[in-house]
Amino acid sequence: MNTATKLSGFALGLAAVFGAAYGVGQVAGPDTPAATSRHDATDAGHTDGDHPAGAATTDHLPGGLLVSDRGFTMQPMTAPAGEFAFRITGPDGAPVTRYDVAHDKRMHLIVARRDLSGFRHVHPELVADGTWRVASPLAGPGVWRAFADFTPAGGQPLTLGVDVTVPGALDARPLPAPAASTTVDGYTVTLAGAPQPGRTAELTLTVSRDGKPVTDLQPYLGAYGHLVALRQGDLAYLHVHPDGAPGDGRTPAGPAVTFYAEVPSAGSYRLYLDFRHGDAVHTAEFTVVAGDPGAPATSAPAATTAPTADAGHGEPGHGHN
Ligand SMILES: [Cu+2]
Repeated sequence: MNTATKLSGFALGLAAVFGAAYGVGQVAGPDTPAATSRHDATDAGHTDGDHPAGAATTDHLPGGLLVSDRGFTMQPMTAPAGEFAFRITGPDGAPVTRYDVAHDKRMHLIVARRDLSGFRHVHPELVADGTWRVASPLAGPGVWRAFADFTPAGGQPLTLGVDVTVPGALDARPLPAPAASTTVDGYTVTLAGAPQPGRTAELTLTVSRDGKPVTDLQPYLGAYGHLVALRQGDLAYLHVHPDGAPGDGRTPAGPAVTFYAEVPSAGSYRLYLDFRHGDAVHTAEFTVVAGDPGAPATSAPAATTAPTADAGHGEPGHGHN
């Protein structure tokens, strides 16, 4: 590991307007008793244990687009080489030191380079002064998006995001083409289903190895799989949990893990499935296309200029220069 990680203060100018509900990934399966019991693993004053549909608290933005939201701000900190550090300040301006546990952890740090490569999901340690520290997950030069996915004690889940630049020659990679199957660490993972803008879609990921279904997936963070979706273009962040939980009497340990996900718009997304098997966590990645990204949002006739807020900046393949 080289480099002092330099922090850049982009992450502003992201005030794009999105119409879709945040609630994505709050998994509304037919019934979600298991999800509820997972969430109340913490006793720290949740006052809203059930998730009433449509009660998304604040806004209609997908997660991770804002560096500061609802009074909470993500602040990267100077860190020794090879380490990544940040803190969350609260509405009073002071570093937050009390968090609720969600999915077995008080803090989930997800990073991906802005070209959607290099995804990592790690769990930092909280120092008494409110600094979170972890061995740097930023693997190589480029502009990275770092997402802090957490629940302040007694509050609502929140995902903040900040850009972090690692200096060096950038080797930008194109987004891999959509595919229904991928391999990682000797496993083959197939995806059935396609996300739909603005409505819930069932996505089923099936894990096999050497041609045989894997039926002994190990629980990881309270589930047989965790699915993060990042939208190409702005890295809007969706964290989706599966339908059913280990030990609920109805959820098999593979080979299939089912998710209910809703993406906020048409477009390309990169999906990252974390699953645990053989005492190791593996990440399978997929590119998916939701809806028809070339279609106008309404039934207006197709035109050469897209009648949307991001018209003029949405050229696919517009790379770094
Ligand atoms: Cu995590």
